[in-house]
Amino acid sequence: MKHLASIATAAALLAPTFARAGDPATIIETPEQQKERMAWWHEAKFGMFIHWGIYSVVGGQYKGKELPNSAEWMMCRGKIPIAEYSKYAEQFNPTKFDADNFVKMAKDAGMKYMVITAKHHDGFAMFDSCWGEYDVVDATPFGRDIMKELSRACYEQGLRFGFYYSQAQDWHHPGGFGNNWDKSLKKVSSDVYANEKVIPEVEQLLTEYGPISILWWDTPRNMSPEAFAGIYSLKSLQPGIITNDRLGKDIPGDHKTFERHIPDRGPVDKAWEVCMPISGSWGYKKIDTDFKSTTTLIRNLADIASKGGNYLLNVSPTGEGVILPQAQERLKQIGEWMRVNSDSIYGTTGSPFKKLDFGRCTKKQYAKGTTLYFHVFDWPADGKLVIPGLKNEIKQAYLLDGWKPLETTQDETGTTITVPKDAPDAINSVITVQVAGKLEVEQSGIVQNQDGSVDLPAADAYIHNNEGSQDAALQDRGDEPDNIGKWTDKEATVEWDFKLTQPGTFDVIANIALEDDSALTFTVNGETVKTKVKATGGYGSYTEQTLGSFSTTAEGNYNIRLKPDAKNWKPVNVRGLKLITK
Ligand code: H79
Repeated sequence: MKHLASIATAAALLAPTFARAGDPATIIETPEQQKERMAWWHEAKFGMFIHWGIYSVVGGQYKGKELPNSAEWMMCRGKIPIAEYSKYAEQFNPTKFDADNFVKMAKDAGMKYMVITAKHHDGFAMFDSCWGEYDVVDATPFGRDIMKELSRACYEQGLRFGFYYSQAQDWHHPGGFGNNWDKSLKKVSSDVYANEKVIPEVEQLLTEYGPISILWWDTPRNMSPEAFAGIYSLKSLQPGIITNDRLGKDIPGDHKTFERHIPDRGPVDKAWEVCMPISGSWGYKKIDTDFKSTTTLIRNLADIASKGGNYLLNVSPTGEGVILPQAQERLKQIGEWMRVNSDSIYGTTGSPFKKLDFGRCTKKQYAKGTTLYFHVFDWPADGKLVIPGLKNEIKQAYLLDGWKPLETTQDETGTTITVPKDAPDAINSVITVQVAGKLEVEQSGIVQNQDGSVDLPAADAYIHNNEGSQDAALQDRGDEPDNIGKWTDKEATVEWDFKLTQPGTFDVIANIALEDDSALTFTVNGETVKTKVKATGGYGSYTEQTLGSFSTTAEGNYNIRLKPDAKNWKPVNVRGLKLITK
């Protein structure tokens, strides 16, 4: 359905009245206010992502052939002309779709919010778009507004609802990014695209679809400051809406987005979410049987919560409107686990322990104490669960399943909880421990050698790779030492925590291999040192190079972070750092 009025309002009124994204004028709330706005999201921890579009009709197959990669990318991967691809709409008739049922499935799994593709890169609107007729209501035999049905069902069942909207790529609009295969497309600027499609469509989504809690942008591209400002400003139409960090490079959004991959550690001082398909593909793909096990999914949820993040788990409805039985079964099993253990997920914050051999920890802090939830993946065969480094006195400990009290002993070597012989849950048994007073956990971690030096090997590094890409990842080299490699991303950083008992001045020595001269920085104690590294003759030729030095005067916990010096950065492989006293 085309509404001309809407186009005029959005383009003419909204765009010019807002400051450019990133301008101080756009910072309209304090960090505390932002925290308050996001309180429900932090509490929620777990949401359902849905990728659904006209690609779902063919399940990744084109002209009898399998296209590689995720099914929603098929138009691009198959270089399918618009005229041909748009015909899938004529076959899109998901008569088995039942919005109430989708929402119930999410709710029964313990999910608290739903985010669905209103428009993916293919440009097809899964709602009655005001931009034209390329949408589910006008172009398909189904003729129903799927977004409206889901929004209403979420509202009725008390689930938060949000839209995924691909704001930059559009393989159907002449001003969208991405389509370089269909020569019939007479290209126009992305400003035209933003003004005539993105802004009106998103305005419509934020005004005609009830309360919208999330706008989930994807694949940022360079658009004009005016286009960014116009799109960014739309969020004022839904007070309290939460947006991710994928609108544009300099527009931070409310939370960072990791795709398909769980970071070693969450970003500091920034909300974050991991999105991941339950199988291999985001959109429904016939041959995709790569479903993650229920064990993996439940442990992922605990892992992410233990690092302070949210989990947005994707399912892929078919062209008939059905969520596959494999996905349904897993959601049901997660729900069964959540019915017993959700106290250990909802409203929790990250673990105070860096690493626990047996599993993960989440916590809730109160004025006079803390509740710790130990997620035990590997149940102790000897009936003794050892908690390293916990200094607080334990008030009580019990199995979350059935509240069975457990005995604990505490001495200098640590805290031990006596547990039943058999794990109550083969995947993740939760033990709740209440402690009083300010939480005190002594970290075992990297400590100084006798001679005062400190070894920081690749395997002990925390790697922060942008959006969970495989850039800057730990490479397992078998008999050779592991290294951090494929570090092509200038935004990726690598850090180590260590403890100094003998402070002093240290040289920072990198064990490093690189093809071209490169430049990076290291930061210790808030002080950053810029440094250059020399080509070593190849990515397999390691040498030791001194990056610089730093001084400390106090004993205690420290952290060193390596970061590309963006201007002169060339990829490096790093086996680790060594700190040597001067
Ligand atoms: O909607 C899902 C993806 O389709 C979308 N983000 C999630 C939430 C996404 N778009 N782009 N990307 C993710 C990253 C780009 C991946 C690519 Fe490829 C690698 C593009 C081309 C090579 C994977 C392989 C997708 C197509 C081929």
